[in-house]
Amino acid sequence: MKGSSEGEQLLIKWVEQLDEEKVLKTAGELLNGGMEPLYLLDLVNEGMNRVGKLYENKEYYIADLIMAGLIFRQVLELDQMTAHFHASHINKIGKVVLGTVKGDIHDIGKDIIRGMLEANGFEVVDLGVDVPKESFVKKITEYHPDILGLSGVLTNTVETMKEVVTAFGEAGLRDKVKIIVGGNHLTKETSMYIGADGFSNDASVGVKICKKWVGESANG
Ligand code: B12
Repeated sequence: MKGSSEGEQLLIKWVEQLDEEKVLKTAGELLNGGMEPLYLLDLVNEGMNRVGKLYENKEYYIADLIMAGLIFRQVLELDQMTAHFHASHINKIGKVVLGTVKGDIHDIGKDIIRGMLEANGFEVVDLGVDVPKESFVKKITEYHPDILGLSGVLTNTVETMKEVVTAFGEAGLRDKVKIIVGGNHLTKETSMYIGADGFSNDASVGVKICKKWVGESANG
């Protein structure tokens, strides 16, 4: 079970308490002890969820969310993590245009999936955050990707993502590209409502779906 060992529990706790130094020390120790980077990310994510709850309960403020984001970024920069996320492939297996939808500036999850897609051989065109539907449409006609990835963590991004998919239909482009949506709040039902071809709230599952779409073995 995730978070069952003492070290794992401590990591979640240090993230929750926004103790940057202890998070980095504990994360380094766990990775050096052989923990899988993706497993470690799940633990940090659990800490982030707790930070989110404390914010909802008004025990934490926006400055604390910012701090949580900065800590997460530093974990991603640890040597053992960058080795996992920055593998380079000479032969690209597909192209993905990716962005966080309009109204949302959260980009940690987007950057994680970008790193993992690149490490798995995809070329990724990252449009950044707060991307309007018109930009997605424009970039698809410019880059002709196999896949469009929409990221968003705010619950109202369900509507914004749906608007992007609708814009693709209106531009006559809906059958030109597979669309995958990602974010903590998404479910199969919301993904169907959005009109996406797939969804994931776990970057590694998202990568598997994308690989399947371009005809690559999800394990290879
Ligand atoms: C850090 C943080 C911030 C930072 C973001 C820093 C950054 N550079 O991203 C800052 C301080 C900027 C911020 C701002 C705000 N935030 Co904030 N934030 C968070 C927090 C604590 C963590 C988010 C995060 O990075 N999670 C970790 C990543 C890795 O998870 P993830 O994004 O879900 O990504 C994973 C998967 O979903 C998937 N994935 C992600 N994208 C994609 C894309 C594809 C294609 C695929 C396949 C997969 C995929 O892969 C990732 C790894 O597995 C969350 C709480 C939480 N538990 O999520 C609140 C939270 C998301 N924020 C929240 C709020 C309310 C806000 C603000 C409105 C606060 C305010 N009053 O201003 C603003 C919004 C600004 C805006 N317009 O976007 C709420 C949202 C509530 C809601 N119902 O919509 C949350 C849930 C906190 C809470 N519980 O209240 N926030």
